[in-house]
Formats: sequence, C-alpha cells, structure tokens
Amino acid sequence: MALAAQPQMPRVWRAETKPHKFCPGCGHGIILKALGEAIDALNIQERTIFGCDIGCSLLSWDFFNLDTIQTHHGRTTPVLVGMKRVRPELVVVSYMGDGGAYAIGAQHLVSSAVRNDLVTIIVVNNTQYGMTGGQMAPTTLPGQKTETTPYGRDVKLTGRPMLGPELVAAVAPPGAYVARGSIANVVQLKNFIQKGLLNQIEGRGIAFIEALSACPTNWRTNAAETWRFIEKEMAAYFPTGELRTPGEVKNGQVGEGTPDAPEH
Ligand SMILES: Cc1ncc(C[n+]2csc(CCOP(=O)(O)OP(=O)(O)O)c2C)c(N)n1
Ligand code: SF4
Ligand SMILES: [Mg+2]
Repeated sequence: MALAAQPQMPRVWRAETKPHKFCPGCGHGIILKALGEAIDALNIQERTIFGCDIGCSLLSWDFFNLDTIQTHHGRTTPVLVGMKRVRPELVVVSYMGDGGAYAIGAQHLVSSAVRNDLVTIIVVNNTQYGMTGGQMAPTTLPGQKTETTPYGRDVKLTGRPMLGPELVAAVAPPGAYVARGSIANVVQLKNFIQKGLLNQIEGRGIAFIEALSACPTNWRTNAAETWRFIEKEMAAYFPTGELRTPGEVKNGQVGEGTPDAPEH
C-alpha cells in the first residue's frame, strides 16, 4: 500500500510544537517555513538566535530548535543587535509584524538601517494589527475596511500606506540588502531570506525582508478571496523584488550590486 506523502518540516523546526498556534490559513507559518529552509540550507542552526516581537509573531516563541527571545514592538531588533555586538559569530534574526516594525517600533528600524546593523529583519505585512483583532496599521491599503476604519481607510485623514523596504533602502548605507517577497511566491521568498542571512554572515550590513502575508481571520476572507487580496490588491501597491543588493568589497568599501527588477 502506498503511503500518503507527508509535508517535510525544515530540520530546524521543533516537531513537538507542531501543529503550530497560528490560525488556519495564516501566512506566518509559510514565512517561518521559508526561514527554516534557509537556515537549513546555510547550516547555521547552532549559531542562530531567533527574536520575535509583540503581535502574532510571538506565537513563534517555541517554533524552532533555536535559542529564542521575545521582546516588545520593534525592540526585537536592538536587543538582537546588542547580542550580535557582544557575540559577532552569532546569526541574529528579528521577526515582527507590520504594526511593530512601522508604527510603535519604527524608530528602532530606522536607527538600525542608518547604522547598517548586522541583523536580518523579517517583517510580516498583513495590512493590519492581527493579534488585537484587525485594527488599521501603517500598511492598511487605501479604502480597506478594518476594525478602526469601518468605512475604509481614508488616505486624506491617515496618509498613504507605509512602504517599509523603500524606507530602509532610502536610508541604509552601501552593504544593505533590502527586498520584498510574498507568500504567493515561496521559492523567491526563501531565496530573499537566504540572501539576507548571508549578508549578515558576510558582514556587509543590514538585511531587511518584508513578506506580504495573509490574515484570513481578520480579513474575514475565504481561501479564494485571501489569495486574490494578496496577489492583486497587495501586490499592486507593494511591488515584490529586490530593492538593494550589495556588490563587491573594494578598498574596504562595499559597492552596490544589481537588484532584480520589482514585480507588479
Ligand atoms: C504599547 C502597546 N500598545 C498596544 C499594544 C497592543 N498590541 C499587541 S499586538 C498589537 C498589534 C500587532 O500588530 P502587528 O505588529 O502588525 O502584528 P500581527 O499581529 O499583525 O502579526 C498591538 C497594538 C501593546 N502590546 N503595547
Ligand atoms: S489573527 Fe491573523 S495574523 Fe494572527 S494568527 Fe490569526 S490569521 Fe495569523
Ligand atoms: Mg500585522
């Protein structure tokens, strides 16, 4: 009798904490699988520290066979940067939501980008505050209905949605790696995360990857509506692709490479 195919977990995942705690259809698990596969591919499990934030990202506190720390909105990044400065051989991964990264914790992101800190930051963009019930976030799309914008986001009152990778790309010095992927293209997302980890390992500078993600619980969408929202509405406003790729080191200075063109 043929055995049914079993999904393969990355080696770095903790099998005993699965099934995980995210809602059915949530994008967090897909992004954490891409991260797990990238860590497996680089064989850096023994020296990687994982940090998660406040928000649904904290449900990953027992996700990996990695030393893990959980901190408050956006503070995950400076906590991990401190560890990296004391123990430069470590690989530090800062994982958070769009609310943590671009609203209450935004100052930490901007400061790390300006300093070109050796940290790999992954931001999960699900266009709202997932954990607290779906309030408007800096990433909420124009006209999108949330708990705090029941008639749709009015950009005249609240401004236009935040473009996180574009912000980091604008302020980070040469050596930074900046990209935006999506759970709609997991192969590309894993590749961006792996390049982001390598950027840190090779000492070039900050690595920042935003991942377009799904929150069907607060979007109140079925599977088809969830994918349509990510692939059509989110991708139209948030283009995926690489924004900054470091080039070669010459005379002690890192030059700029040639990023993949953004996809619309
Ligand atoms: C100072 C402070 N204000 C508000 C909260 C409540 N709070 C907890 S999680 C959260 C939103 C998190 O949203 P996001 O970072 O986008 O993560 P998601 O849950 O969407 O993955 C908020 C506002 C808090 N913990 N601390
Ligand atoms: S509330 Fe949204 S982001 Fe949080 S676990 Fe559920 S689907 Fe995922
Ligand atoms: Mg969010």
